Amino acid sequence: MSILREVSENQESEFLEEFAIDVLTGLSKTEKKLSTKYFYDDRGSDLFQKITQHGDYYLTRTEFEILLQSGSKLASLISHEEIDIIELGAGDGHKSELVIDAFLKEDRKVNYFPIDISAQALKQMQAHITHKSNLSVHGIVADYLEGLKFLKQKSKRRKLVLFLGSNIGNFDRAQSESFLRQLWKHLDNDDYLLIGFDLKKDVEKLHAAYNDSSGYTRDFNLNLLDRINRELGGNFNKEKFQHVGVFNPKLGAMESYLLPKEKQEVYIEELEHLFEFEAYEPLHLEYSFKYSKEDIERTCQHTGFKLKEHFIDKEELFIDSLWQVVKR
Ligand code: AVI
Repeated sequence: MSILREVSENQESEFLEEFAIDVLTGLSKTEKKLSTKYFYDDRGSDLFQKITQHGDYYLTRTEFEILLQSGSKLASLISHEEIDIIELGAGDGHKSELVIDAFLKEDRKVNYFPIDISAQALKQMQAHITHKSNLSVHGIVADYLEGLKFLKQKSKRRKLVLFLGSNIGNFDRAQSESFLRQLWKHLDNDDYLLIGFDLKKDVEKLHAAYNDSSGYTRDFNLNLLDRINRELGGNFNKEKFQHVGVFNPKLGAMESYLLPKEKQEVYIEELEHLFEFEAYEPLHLEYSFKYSKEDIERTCQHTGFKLKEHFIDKEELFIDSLWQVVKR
């Protein structure tokens, strides 16, 4: 795999500055919050891998099943001889490989471009993508939209963007529409998007998935405090925080919080600021929005796409939905 763009040292220091500002802004709010964007350092990515392999977290294995079942149908709906498959987020490459293989099986040529802000994540993914004829792989170190913009200038081939794994669920409804609109803007008429949505379902099943019995989700959330300690010189004591994953029926989303078990103060050197936490004052970390078929179809229409096909598992837990860009 070649790497088309590398993050410069300059970008790394910009990232740290943005991290510092986001933490300062989030912890200064009346309702304290931190952004999920910072979950995925090396340990966070490792813990997320563990979550995705855990029996309680049904999302990943269900989507894998869907892609295994639907790959050939997907390839038959997109009939181009040569296609660019662009993945937003490198993941471990297993799910994307199912999609790629479906095209290769029909003797199509595939140019695969995983885009990820982390060069490390791309390198790890590279280890899982086996060398195949008719397949070229070029990792792009960039944020999603920046990477797409770069590719739009570089290649005029038909594109299929993969945004799998219910990543869209980590945006709230307004953010997700704005993100999809921007994505639409960076694609050409008739390009495709295959997007994974977790469906609304029994709350107990959701609760188990976001409070797994091995405590990986708890550690995944608490890891953000470690990251602040390490990268911004904070003195959070993880032992003094409790992880809570709850379903908010009004929003239709799982939400995760850290609750301070007692009143405490936390100093963050880089921010030169002391933050006060009341006992059990919620610190909001993550939304994982769940969708109905109607929510998905409405979102598709509002953001300039037309629905081509829903690929769904037999228990109706998850949908990979194929959309096509409409521009006039
Ligand atoms: C990455 N994202 C789709 C996961 C989710 O289900 O919202 C992140 C996650 N958070 C806790 N468990 C998994």
